[in-house]
Amino acid sequence: MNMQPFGAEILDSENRLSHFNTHVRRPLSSLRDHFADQTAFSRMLQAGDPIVYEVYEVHRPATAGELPHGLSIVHPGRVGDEYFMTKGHFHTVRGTAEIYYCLKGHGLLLMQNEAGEWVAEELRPRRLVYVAPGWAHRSINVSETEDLVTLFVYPGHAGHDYSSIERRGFLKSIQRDDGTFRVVDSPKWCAVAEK
Ligand code: PAN
Ligand code: ZN
Repeated sequence: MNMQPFGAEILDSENRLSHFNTHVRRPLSSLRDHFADQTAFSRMLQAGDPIVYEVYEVHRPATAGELPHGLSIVHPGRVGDEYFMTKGHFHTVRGTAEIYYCLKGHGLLLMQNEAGEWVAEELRPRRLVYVAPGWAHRSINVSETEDLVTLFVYPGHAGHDYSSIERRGFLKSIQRDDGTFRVVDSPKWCAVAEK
């Protein structure tokens, strides 16, 4: 691991970093239980398995002093009326925050905490969102045509807890309605901890 200072370019035309350790591509099939409309999901999967989002990440040691960072790119698209989105997660260490900075596109950062509160902050170029400690977060692309590109930075010891969201889902879902996006109650939300 490089322990020297370093710089990197954000390559605008390709939506990627000049240097990174991993490039993860998440196809629709990896988001099976996240979208509300199962019929639309199966239909879309049969027609192919589109990439919903990609992450370029610069890995750093899992210590409190380090700052892993990277680019997240959510492609435009919908499953039924629900916009393409990331899986979403809590940080395993709940007391760790994160910064998202929007470079391109139009989206929302949907957040919720374990007390059942939720917040949706808009992502537009030059807008940043502070994910406070204890808030799960998912990014959603509400554009019909453009990628949603964000830069993220989080503490090295945060860890990723996907299972809480896989079990319970998010309280809200972002759906296209009458040509615009709406935040609606999610049919996937499970009010009790175990299904
Ligand atoms: C981001 C996310 C990234 C992909 O790096 O990991 O946007 O989303 P999922 O991890 O929910 O698939 C982050 O929040 N890191 O902590
Ligand atoms: Zn995170």
